[in-house]
Amino acid sequence: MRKTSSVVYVLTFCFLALLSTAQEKRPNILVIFSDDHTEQAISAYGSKLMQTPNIDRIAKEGALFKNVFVTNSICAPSRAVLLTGKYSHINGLRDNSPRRAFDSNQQQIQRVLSQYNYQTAWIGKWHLNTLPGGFDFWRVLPDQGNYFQPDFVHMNKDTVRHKGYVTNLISDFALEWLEGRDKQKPFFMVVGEKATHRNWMPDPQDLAEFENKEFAFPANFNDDYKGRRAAADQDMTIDKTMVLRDDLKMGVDYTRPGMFGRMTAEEKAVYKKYYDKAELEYNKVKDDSVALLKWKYQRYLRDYLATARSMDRNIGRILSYLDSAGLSENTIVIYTSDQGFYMGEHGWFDKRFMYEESLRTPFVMKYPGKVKPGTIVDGIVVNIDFAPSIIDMAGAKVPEDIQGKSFAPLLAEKPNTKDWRKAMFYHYYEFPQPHHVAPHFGVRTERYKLIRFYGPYDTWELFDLKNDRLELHNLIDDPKMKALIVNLKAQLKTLILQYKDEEALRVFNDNK
Ligand code: SGN
Ligand code: CA
Repeated sequence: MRKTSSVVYVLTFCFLALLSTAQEKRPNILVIFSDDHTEQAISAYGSKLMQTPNIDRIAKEGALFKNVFVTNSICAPSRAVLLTGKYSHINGLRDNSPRRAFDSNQQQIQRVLSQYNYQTAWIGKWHLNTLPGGFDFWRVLPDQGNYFQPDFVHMNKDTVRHKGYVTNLISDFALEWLEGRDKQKPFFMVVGEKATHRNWMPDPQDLAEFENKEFAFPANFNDDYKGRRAAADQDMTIDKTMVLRDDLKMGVDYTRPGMFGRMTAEEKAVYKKYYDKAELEYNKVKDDSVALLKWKYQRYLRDYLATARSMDRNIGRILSYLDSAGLSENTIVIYTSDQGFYMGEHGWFDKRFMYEESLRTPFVMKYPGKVKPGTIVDGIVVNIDFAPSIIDMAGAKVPEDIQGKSFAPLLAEKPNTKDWRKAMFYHYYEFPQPHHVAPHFGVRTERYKLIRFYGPYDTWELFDLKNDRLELHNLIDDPKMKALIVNLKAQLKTLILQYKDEEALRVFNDNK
């Protein structure tokens, strides 16, 4: 009897020990999820605008994904896709409207991973019009959040104002949580950055970072939008839409409450000195529309990139922490953004359109020992793939109703891409505010893009990305394209049916 019980004891011990080794082996997963940070501003993607050494380090030590696309190029919908692995019409969040909130009770990455002993956290920008659900820890910016002295909603639902610059504070809280977490369990943490979102308020120490750099306009800056009605109809140009005070910081009254009023006296003094000098330049060009537009473009890029400078430095801080805590070896680090952004392409800032700059999103990741440094992934990855890939790499079972697919097979040294998708489906809804971009959906293959706009008007656009990377020539009425259009429409319909998008199907079937 005694013998039996000691055997049982030893066996139980061995089983538990085995179980805990298996659990220890599960990788930690850290996702750094920025806002509006685009490939054109990341040196790993060949940016001519600035260097981003810390984001580049992730790519160098792991993989750079060259073709990652979002399903709906705005903030809240993209976050909902990240969490659920499902299109907007399935996860319920089609736009940023404060009238609609994300249903936090639905299945999400953190809820799945919690079943596998993961400790989960979301820190920083959240922007889902509801509070996080299913995380062990969260601390989030309300709505869009502020750059200076930002409020954070704490888990007890108190809104607390913290002193400091938002990007530094988000890293402080992330490192604090990492340090204090239960070290027996693997973790899944999302760091939600506010940078590089409008109105691009840099950390005072970075204000002059790009002062002496002259940025050339992109080749399609002066787009005349010929043959593209929706593109002509938008309200997101650097020339006309950008706001002189809030975006370009001219004539700011620092005594007024609001985003500038939140700064400390010292911060205000640094800002005032810097932008007073910029105002001297502005006064010289303000009556000359050509010179003024050039000046606006420089100011836009300098401020946007300076917020990215702080973010890249803070990513460096987080990577150093992982190194020094001995966590780097067993932690998957992913850097990505909610979508891309226009850095003057087509004359724009903002996103929303299915054109390349905002359809794409940067994605780099490292996974020491599993992903070979310098790996390049060419396959078409969509943000619905993020959740299933994370769940899969954690060694957990991917729920069947998730619409994306794990991209893990693409990370193999010799990936078998035969069965991987050859086309992706996009659907954008938010209209008319804030930037008057008509609703549209479409298909993008390796070479072509077919878009159907609806709502205010019914128009189709077709681009050959091989011969027209700048997307200036809509080929929809070109008789030589007839067969191709039939083929792309068939692919589009297949995807609409596959993803069960009834709204798109209705519009598609109206034959307009
Ligand atoms: C704000 C911005 C818009 C931006 C949306 C959505 N205006 O409304 O330019 O498109 O957010 O951005 S601002 O004057 O308030 O800066 S998103 O990243 O949240 O989708
Ligand atoms: Ca965004």
